[in-house]
Amino acid sequence: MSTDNTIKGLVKSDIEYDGSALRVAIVHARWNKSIIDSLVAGAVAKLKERGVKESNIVIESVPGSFELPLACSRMIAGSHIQTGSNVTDLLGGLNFGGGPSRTGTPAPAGVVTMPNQPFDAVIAIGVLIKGATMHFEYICDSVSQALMKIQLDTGVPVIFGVLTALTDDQALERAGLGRGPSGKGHNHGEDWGLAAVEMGSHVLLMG
Ligand code: DLZ
Repeated sequence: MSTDNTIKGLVKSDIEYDGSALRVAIVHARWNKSIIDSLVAGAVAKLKERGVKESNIVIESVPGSFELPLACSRMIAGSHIQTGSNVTDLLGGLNFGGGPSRTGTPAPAGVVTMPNQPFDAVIAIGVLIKGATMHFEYICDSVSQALMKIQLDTGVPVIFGVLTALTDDQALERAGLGRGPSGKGHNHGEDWGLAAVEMGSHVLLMG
């Protein structure tokens, strides 16, 4: 165990997981995009720090957090890699892991379908901020339950990168963009990147 004297929050693992053999998908919502961008950047930074190759990081987007479960499910069911520059939004959120064989339409330029290279982990990133109606509660509840179900049903770790914030400031602080007196805050996207490598490594080792 670590000797960190932490009460709240994530205690660092003693093991430095090696992500060099892993393939990881990030699916993010586009609602509250400036916060999302910071979270995605944090996750990507930690994936790379742990050795995940840029060519093995695939990023997709969907409109809102409610769309995350279906997209994650489709990403796990299919697979594709990009042959050009990496770590970009490949398909504009329109064709999750599909390709000519599944959709009947050609894959966009620069995308090669690789049906035999499954993802070792998927990170679902969204930012839900409470409004005046019950919308927030329904989406938080259904999305978290659906993401859990996907990982249990498929055996592929789905990292819960969905901020469920009561205020704008809560969300900003958790993306390292805080504007209050307590500073910018910690970017939780970094934790999600590390969690993906740790969980992906376990699943890889356990077979
Ligand atoms: C409609 C909506 C609202 C009000 N708020 C958010 C939000 O804070 N964060 C988010 O990711 N998505 C939001 N959405 C969009 C829904 O997630 C979804 O995209 C739409 O209801 C269409 O299914």
